[in-house]
Amino acid sequence: MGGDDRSEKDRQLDGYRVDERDSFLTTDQGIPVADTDNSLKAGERGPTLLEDFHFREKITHFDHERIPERVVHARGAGAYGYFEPYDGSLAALTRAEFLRTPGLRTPVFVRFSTVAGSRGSADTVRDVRGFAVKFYTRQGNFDLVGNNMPVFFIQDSIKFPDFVHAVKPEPHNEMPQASSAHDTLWDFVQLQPETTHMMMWVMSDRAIPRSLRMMQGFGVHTFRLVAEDGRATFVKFHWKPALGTHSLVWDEAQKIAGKDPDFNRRDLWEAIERGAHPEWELGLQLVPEEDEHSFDFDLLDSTKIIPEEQVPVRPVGRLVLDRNPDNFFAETEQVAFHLANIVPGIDFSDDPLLQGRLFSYLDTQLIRLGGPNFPQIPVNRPIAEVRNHQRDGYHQTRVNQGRAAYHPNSVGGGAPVPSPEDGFTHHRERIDGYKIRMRSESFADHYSQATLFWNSMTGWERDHIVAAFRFELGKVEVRGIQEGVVRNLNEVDHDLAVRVAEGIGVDAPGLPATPNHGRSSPALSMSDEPADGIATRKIAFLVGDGVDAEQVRGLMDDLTARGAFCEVLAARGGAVQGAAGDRLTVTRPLPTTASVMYDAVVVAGGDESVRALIEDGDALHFVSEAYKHGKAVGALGTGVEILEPAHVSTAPGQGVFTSSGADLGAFLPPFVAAIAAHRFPHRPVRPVPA
Ligand code: HDD
Repeated sequence: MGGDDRSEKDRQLDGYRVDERDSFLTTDQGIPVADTDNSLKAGERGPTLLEDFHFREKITHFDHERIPERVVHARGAGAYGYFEPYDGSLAALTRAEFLRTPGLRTPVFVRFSTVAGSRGSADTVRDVRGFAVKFYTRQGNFDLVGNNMPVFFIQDSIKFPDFVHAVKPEPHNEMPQASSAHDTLWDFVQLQPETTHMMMWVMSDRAIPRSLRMMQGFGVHTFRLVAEDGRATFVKFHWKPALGTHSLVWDEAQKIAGKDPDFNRRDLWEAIERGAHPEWELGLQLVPEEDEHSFDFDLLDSTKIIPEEQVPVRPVGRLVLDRNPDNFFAETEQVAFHLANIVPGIDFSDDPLLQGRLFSYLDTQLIRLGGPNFPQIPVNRPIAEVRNHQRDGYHQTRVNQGRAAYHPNSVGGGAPVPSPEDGFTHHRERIDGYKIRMRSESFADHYSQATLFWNSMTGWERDHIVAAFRFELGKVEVRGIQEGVVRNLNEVDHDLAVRVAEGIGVDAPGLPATPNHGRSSPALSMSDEPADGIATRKIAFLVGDGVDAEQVRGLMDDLTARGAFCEVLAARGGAVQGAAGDRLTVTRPLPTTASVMYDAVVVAGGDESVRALIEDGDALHFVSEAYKHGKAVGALGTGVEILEPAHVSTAPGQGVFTSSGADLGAFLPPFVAAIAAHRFPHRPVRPVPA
């Protein structure tokens, strides 16, 4: 990238970028290296000599390349971009310049992550996704360290090590990797009913996003906005993806974990490289301080949402990711998020989960990044000036001048001096109470909102939740744990508990003490996500020699013009011979990919091509599997012949389209609408052997 339109952060990074093109090899001391392929030996076949400083430096550096992975959220992918507020309407509520200045583009770095798996684990596991945003504001860094789900497993930070130890691989044999489907997690869940609401989210399709670009984000906790006059308003932060919220299906997610463990990471990288910059809208739920106690839950309890029907989400700005990092380790691995990175105009609440995080994130960076100077690592550096009396420590890169490293001082002219006007001031809050180790009674209801979530799901969303509970609990070995979870689920909804019990073979529970309250919150369902576009959806074209290449090209042009990413797949790489003697370039050989990598499939027409596809088990399986996973299927001309052997039904309204003639006028609009709708969850796919 070049030119003046680059962000201040991007330009700051120029000072650290190293371009090694057209250069000579040197040691870390800048000494030119003559040979890096042979160590220095006593004789051609003799032992290596200690004096080989180049060998020693190269190996020593290599030996020290690894740093501890994050204790949670170890696997992640990041990108740079910017945030801009829509207008100045928040000026009355917050001093935060980046939220209140119309047209101001604040550079950001965002890191998405899974929680439980190691750094090398698969992307598409059932898990929460981290959604951490570092805003490099002119008033210093603000980190919004959220997830793609609006609630959390526990209410008090002191339970975090317990929860994480339960969900991580079991300590005796370090299994299973990146999976919650094992005894210790569900043991914790059954004994700690405050996890119930979050487990409903984790068992829903939210836990297997189609793309990091197609998931929501939430700040989870209640924070505060603080106005010029010190008046505070409670706030919850929401990120809404411009492409809609879409998920994989479970069978697909498991297969992708093997076929392409980097699926979500690759998807983010490729979209940005292709200029399809992912975008989210920032929305705020705002609650005046005086309304703090007007809900039937506690605003300080992170296992609760504020239903959108009660407090609407007010759109205030947009986040765009437009640049991939230059170096994964330097940037995505070394980025250090910390909830306490906060700017004037925003403040914390007394949420006990939030309060504990304020300690944990700084603490973890000290061990992970090796000392107190990690804010000097390029990705972590604020664009705001840093001037203080902090000195020394491992990896110090600043060369502070002068004699005064203390305040107050006279030898340095007193500087740097605090600025009472512009500086951060903590919200003035009256605290009255006993020093006490207990949970507030207002945190005691663990089921109502889990029920609200269940009630808000459509039929197929419920089916997926039941299937997920059955899968996870089906892998649990201790019967008492399974029974305990079913007992808790019975307090959420009796029907849910009975269905889960049936699937795992434990006794169905009797009626619960408190029946389902019957309330719902439509905003919680993913069933009516925007379906007005197919931008960045991946569409596979299956072809062979003898294909009607002209028709394929025409359709691809049309879909590409709508922003879709089209790929041509054939049994071999290179090109296929079209029916009219022309050649059609193959994007990649079919055996190197699978239907699970795509959002829709088109079987191209052409007698010879279709015959070959029908005889190719990979191609047949591709079509069956795409159908089984609810994806749009199109068959052009003779391509229709593959549908029957592939077990694809052409029943109307189920996202399968055929075209007989050369004119695709009637085929295209419904096919595009079907891709936009993303899934057809009501297909009769149980007997489909894919
Ligand atoms: Fe956390 C990382 C999100 C509760 C302790 N957390 C981490 C990351 C995200 C979250 C997105 C990855 C940041 C990155 O990409 O580098 N965590 C959350 C959310 C929570 C939450 C949304 C609840 C609302 N976390 C939480 C608690 C504690 C921690 C209660 C401890 C008391 N989290 C950590 C950590 C991590 C972390 C150990 C690991 C690596 C890191 O911080 O930098 O400190």
